Amino acid sequence: MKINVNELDKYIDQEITFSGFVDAIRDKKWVMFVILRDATGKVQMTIEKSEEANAPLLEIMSNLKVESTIKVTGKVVANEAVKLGGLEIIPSNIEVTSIAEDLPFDFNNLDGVNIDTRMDYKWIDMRNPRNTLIRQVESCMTKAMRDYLYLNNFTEIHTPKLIGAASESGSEVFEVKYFDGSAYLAQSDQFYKQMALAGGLDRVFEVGPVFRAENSNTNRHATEFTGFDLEFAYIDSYEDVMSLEEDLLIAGLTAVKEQYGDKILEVFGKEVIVPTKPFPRMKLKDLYEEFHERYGFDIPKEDIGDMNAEAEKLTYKLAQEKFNSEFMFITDYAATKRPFYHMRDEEGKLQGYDLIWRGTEITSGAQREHRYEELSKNAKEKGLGKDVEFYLQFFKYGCPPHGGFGIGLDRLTMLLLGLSSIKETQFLFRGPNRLNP
Ligand code: AMO
Repeated sequence: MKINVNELDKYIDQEITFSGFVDAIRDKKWVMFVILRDATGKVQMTIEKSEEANAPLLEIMSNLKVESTIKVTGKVVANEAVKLGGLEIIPSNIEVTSIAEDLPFDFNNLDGVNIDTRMDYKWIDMRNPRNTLIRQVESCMTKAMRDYLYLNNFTEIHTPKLIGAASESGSEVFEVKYFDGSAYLAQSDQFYKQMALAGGLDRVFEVGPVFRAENSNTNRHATEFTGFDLEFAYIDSYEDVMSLEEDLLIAGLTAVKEQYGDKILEVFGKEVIVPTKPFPRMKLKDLYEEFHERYGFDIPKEDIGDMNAEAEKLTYKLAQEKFNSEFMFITDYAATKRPFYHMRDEEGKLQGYDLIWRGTEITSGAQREHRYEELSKNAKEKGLGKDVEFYLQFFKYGCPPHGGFGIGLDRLTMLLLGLSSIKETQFLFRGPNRLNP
């Protein structure tokens, strides 16, 4: 394996090979400094001009553009005068492994570079350390949440993304040609994660793609995003589901704070705040009342029983003012506004929730309706017929009470780092007008 910049101090006074991007070339009178870069940092390579043996190396480097990649054989030397990590590489051989042309923009200064240009050349945009950090933080958060679930006996599953019928609501589904007929791209792993419980696995989760044919150009909608979804059996109520989500997010944010907290503050100006249990909870009706009294805001008629973007923003304000929290669970949505698979109690009260963080919904969750008769009735009420028949079968042959939730991972990362848009957050954004690269 290649030696990384952050491991070079283990090789002081040794001959090694090092590979990386040419980040900068500083050609001075007596010496050429070449800054090399890999995913872990930067290191200086120093070529003395007075040394005859260096002539071919200088020749190579003089003709090379920055962002080319090279493989250097040389000695790692400790040198306090070198600001970059106190060491340098003194090369004896340089091999050019790839030649770069002039870049379409300076990735070190993205101010004023159009977001579409940045997305067109995402692999160059990513070379900005800020953008590599986005990926690293997301990876750290995902790993910590995965670890938490493995520790708690969850099994990671992989469900199909090509499906025969819509999994959430019909209007937002992508239809794709499938031989002589049609298939659909999964809008959620909802039905299949529940099927796994009917299959006897008590606790499952999946981190995978979710497709939504939503023609909306907001800062938080993508047509393809990554869902972090889980489902677990033998719960008593959706309180158990919220409690698990609290633990999961605390585990994820603790790891991110430990590993990247300082860096995030330095680069993004955002403090990673690890919340404490329990997160505040409010019923939708009480929330509306507080909005009216505190902010003079009334939810528009068409959104009654639900939230909208403005209400989510105000929820953050309220969560901070009233509970000194960045998070808030909202419960008691109108059953008419929620999916048919959410359980309702005897009075018809919905046993589900949304979680709002920093002004944006990051999760929907619920206790699920696992009783075949009730579930069939709920589906019928929503006008769902043939499409969900296969799903209803999962509940006919014994299925434990259960619940779960789905987190939008891209939104989580966006909010964690205080990014202004999901376009900037996603590794490769997918939206109504963007399918490339
Ligand atoms: P829901 O539809 O609320 O619930 O989606 C779960 C979470 O996914 C994120 N999300 C999105 N992120 C980016 N772009 C979008 N277009 C988009 N749409 C949703 C949000 C949201 O909270 N099956 C249920 C989950 C469950 O109950 O387990 C579901 O899909 O963060």
